[in-house]
Amino acid sequence: MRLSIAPIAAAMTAPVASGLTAGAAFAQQALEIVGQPINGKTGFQPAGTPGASDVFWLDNMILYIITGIVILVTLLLVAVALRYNSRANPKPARFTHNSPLEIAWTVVPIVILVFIGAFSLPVLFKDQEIPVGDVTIKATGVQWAWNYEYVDEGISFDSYMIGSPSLGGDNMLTPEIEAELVAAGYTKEQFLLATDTALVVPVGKTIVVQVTGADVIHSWKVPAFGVMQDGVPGRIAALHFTPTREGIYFGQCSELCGQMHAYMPITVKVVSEAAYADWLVQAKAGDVILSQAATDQKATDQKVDVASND
Ligand SMILES: [Cu+2]
Repeated sequence: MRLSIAPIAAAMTAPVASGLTAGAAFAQQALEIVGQPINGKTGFQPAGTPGASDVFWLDNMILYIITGIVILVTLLLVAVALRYNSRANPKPARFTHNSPLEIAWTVVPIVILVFIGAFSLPVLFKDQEIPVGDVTIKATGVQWAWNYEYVDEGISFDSYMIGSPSLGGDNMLTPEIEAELVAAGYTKEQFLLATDTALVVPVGKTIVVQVTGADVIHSWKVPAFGVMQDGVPGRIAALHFTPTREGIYFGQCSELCGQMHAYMPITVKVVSEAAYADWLVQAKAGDVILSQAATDQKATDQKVDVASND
């Protein structure tokens, strides 16, 4: 049986949180962590948007096709090696062409490619046509953090990895950093993923993220949303997603941007519309940290469901 680390993490957190932070994390409403690696699991994270579902479905469909091709080519190679070697054919045939066969091995791949294109192009267009967003956020990659600007709300803040030098850490997991993670509603399993502030977005709404870079090329990527976009200095590119379930989703900078590239992760908190409205008011007043933790029993149970659902 595959085991999720989530229940263990939650069980470990419970006494730590109540001991170290006097239960602060538990006074908060819980959010399920959706986008983090789970022990023993392979494959994609659970899709958090229709776009991600499309991409994952497409990947799976193409996997069937390439598996068939690999098996066919392997069998052909084996058959040729056995039937047409020099021992079995001391006197080799001298012909060099076979028109029907050559037409077949040209046309069949074309048909396969057209078949794949019929499914992949609609997904690609849906991804690349940027709609008018309900929420528009400008994400700027900077060595070594992300800056988020809610362009219609006048909110702007940086998002640093918990444990990064900018926050007084050393990019290492120490007992102090673990305590910081717990105080922020995370566990040590989320080290290298959790950030001090998070991108907060409402569930069910179309989110447009304009991505750029302040110094070098970065890339804003959240796997569970099926989105990734390079942030190029001097240019603005956009991506969009419509989260369908509340939760905490993690991503990482995905363009090698320098020595601390590995330490500028992305945390997105998808919350209810009411919680988002509350957060907007709070953020406009200067407090951008959404105090929603990820540690209660309900969230843990859901995480087990997610882990067995791929
Ligand atoms: Cu990077």
